[in-house]
Amino acid sequence: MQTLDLFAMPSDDAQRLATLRQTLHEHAHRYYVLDEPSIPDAEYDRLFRELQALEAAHPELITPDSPTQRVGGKALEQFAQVRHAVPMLSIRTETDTQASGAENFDARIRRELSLTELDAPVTYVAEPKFDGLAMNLRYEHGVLVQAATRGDGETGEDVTQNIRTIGQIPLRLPTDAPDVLEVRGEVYMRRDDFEALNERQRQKIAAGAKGEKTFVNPRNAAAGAVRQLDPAIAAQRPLSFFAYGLGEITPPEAGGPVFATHYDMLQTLKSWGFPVSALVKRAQGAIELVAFYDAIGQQRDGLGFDIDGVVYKVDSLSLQRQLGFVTREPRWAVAHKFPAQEMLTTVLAIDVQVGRTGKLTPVAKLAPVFVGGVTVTNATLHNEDEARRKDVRVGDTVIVRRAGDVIPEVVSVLLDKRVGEPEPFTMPHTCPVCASAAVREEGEADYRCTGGLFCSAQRKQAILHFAQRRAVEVEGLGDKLVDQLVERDVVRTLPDLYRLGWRAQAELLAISQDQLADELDASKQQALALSTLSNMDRMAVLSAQNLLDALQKSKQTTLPRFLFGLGIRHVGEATAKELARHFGQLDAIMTATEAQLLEVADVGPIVARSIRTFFDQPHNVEVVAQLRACGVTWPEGPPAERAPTHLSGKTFVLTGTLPTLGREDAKALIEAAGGKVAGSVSKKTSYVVAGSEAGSKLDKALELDVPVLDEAGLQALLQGVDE
Ligand code: 5U1
Repeated sequence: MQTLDLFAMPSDDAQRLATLRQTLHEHAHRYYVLDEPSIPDAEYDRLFRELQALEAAHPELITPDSPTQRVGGKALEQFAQVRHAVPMLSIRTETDTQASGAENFDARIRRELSLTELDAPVTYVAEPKFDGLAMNLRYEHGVLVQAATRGDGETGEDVTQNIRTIGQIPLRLPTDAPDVLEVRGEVYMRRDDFEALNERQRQKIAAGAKGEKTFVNPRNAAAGAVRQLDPAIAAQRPLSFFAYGLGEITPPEAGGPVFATHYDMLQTLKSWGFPVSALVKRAQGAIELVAFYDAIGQQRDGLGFDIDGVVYKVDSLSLQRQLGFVTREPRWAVAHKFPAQEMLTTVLAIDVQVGRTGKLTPVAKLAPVFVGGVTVTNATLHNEDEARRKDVRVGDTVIVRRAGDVIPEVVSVLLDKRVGEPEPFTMPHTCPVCASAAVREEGEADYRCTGGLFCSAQRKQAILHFAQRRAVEVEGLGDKLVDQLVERDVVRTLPDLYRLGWRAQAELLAISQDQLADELDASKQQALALSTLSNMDRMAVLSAQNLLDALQKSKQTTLPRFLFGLGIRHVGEATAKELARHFGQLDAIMTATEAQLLEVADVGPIVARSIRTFFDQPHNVEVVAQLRACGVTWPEGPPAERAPTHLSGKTFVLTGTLPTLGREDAKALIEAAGGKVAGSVSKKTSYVVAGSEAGSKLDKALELDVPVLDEAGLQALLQGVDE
């Protein structure tokens, strides 16, 4: 330790220096770990600069745990080897992604502990399995002295300089921490940090920087940053950390702490300033392990970071000791994996698909691969620039990613596996379906087919969009049937859905469809539609009748659903709702000027222009008129009063089953009052509305001190009682 000659400097400087360090440590902890800054960034910067100035005046007082010392040191030739005081174990992996993965672990533990059915459930701790790099942080006398990678478990690499740059990792511990403390956990990169890093990398590459590259995923980016020999570069790669275990620690007989359970140990690490995931929880027996696996699996895509499974650990440390190890793996823990979200496969072809608005999307046709829980055969390449950037070619081995409901995408090509020199992909300048010109407007990323409804691909997509559940909902009208209806020219425009078989019949009788309408009464129209549908491949009479019933039912709709179903560019469900609320009647929307449209909440110039352009096309006005003539109808009224918006700016999360309100009803009521409904709980959540069997969202709310309401509480809030 450095000895200070405090008489050599003014004592108020020394005092100020100590106060500044302590204050900055506290604020860094609030900012990086608790995510609850209590001073503005500018004030933090001011204090930091003051400390830097004082240290510059008194360099003899700079200590390694000073907040100014996170980035420093020279670039290394190579990392020094570190022998771990306590080996860093690996963890047994359970790849069975069903509930049985957790049940088997519990059964094994109970067997090893000779527990019978009469014994109580075993208490476990369940944690996310972070997708990063294992790290050992060594503190001596409260100061971070070394950070080492796992390596082979016995010997790792000394990456202290790089790890010091991670704001979440304390450089100094409170005084109640033991003399020797090794904290183990995972260094990882948050997804938003990863995206921002890759964006910066892309800009550097575009500016001609040599030797720069983008990263394939957050894990690779984190690994690259940790193994970066120049700490100044590592400091530009934003890393995070979660603690989940211990290495060497001062034993109780030498004054070290005594922990009875893993959970208590984690709470203590938290109190010493280490980030411990808020998702960690105790679980009783296999049932709660399975519930945890399912709950975390559902939240997986909404977390700010990648996880590849969950970890179950026996909570009692004495039981852990009793269970011991098998080779390098503890018997008391298991990693229960989620289905992999990234896999390797090969590109069989690159097709170009045409969307509802004519957008051309390059799509890689893949050798089937099981990823993200489903078999994937197509992956989007998004647009020309992305396809070029990734340089995907036929025959390439690629990493495919499918996370949640997101469309599978090609992440990158393994260039060292490329065979020969396949042709680079080029975007066609004509539509692959209708051969109309495809154009890329200035400032746009996409090529669009100019064929409009002349293009059968656009027609098919427009019909599927109109018929989807969120629009007018025609149950049973799937893409295979729409393909046939369009290919056989039964359906050209949306109203044709309600006039099945009319075109062919009118042509046969050499009369117009309007004349045909006069000749066919309702039952004859039904018979014609039924026979037309029954002629389609794989269409039995019963399914044909069901589809006709569904078409009939779809005629009674609502204005927002109808508007959304028309497929006006930039008009999503929310905008359609706002338009319907604001104008009350379709004709008012169809004739509104751009300026009037701009008065609608959520409608900006691009959306207003798009709506106006749509209704300026006579064929679109005609489609609306014909749909109405076919009997498609919705309640209309005067413009609604603006919905009460006393909940605007408030975000709600719903969990569990409410006694009387369905989830959609509750959502609609909240939205009608101006609130928003989100899928996961964060510090920004205003309220969690919990019903019976509320899951981990309720736990998270309690942990983050987010107010929790039951149904009655929600109703009171909606009526403005508690605001
Ligand atoms: N959350 C968590 N991840 N993880 C990884 N805990 C945890 N524990 C590990 C590993 C390798 O190992 C201990 C069980 C030894």
